[in-house]
Amino acid sequence: MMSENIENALNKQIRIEAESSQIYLSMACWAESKGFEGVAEFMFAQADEEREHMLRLLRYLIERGGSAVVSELSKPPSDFTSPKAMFEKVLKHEIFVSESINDLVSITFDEKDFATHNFLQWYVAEQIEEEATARNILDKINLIGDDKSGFYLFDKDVRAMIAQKPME
Ligand code: OFO
Repeated sequence: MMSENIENALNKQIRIEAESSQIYLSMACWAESKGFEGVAEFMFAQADEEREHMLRLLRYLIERGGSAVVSELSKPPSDFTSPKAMFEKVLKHEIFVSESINDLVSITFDEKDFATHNFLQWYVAEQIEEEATARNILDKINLIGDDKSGFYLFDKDVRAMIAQKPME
């Protein structure tokens, strides 16, 4: 049985992952509306991944005899100004998620819940990937600068990154 403290912290993270999914879904819609089809596909795939992250936590919580809570979600922003501004938001968001995972890991350590501590290591590794991907894309955007035609290749490049993501 897990402590109430851990149960609450896991439920908080479940909500964060679900909200991440909503944010990326909204980014996909924005990218689609601006003609960035590759970026849109990338964001749709990200939204699916975040839902998987949410489900993985939820199933773990149930498996350990905790009660999972499906909560309401905040409405994500819908206007992202430019690809650069959007991916800056992605990086900022993923850093926030990493911090939240770190806090969660630290609670499991304090409570000596080593099973949950072990379970969360997958998320620790995943966050390194997520932040690296966002930084990588921002580097590409900064290389393009104001070159409009560069964005055509950039869009194709980002679409190609979906396939390159390591399988889980
Ligand atoms: Fe769930 O990794 Fe992004 O937020």
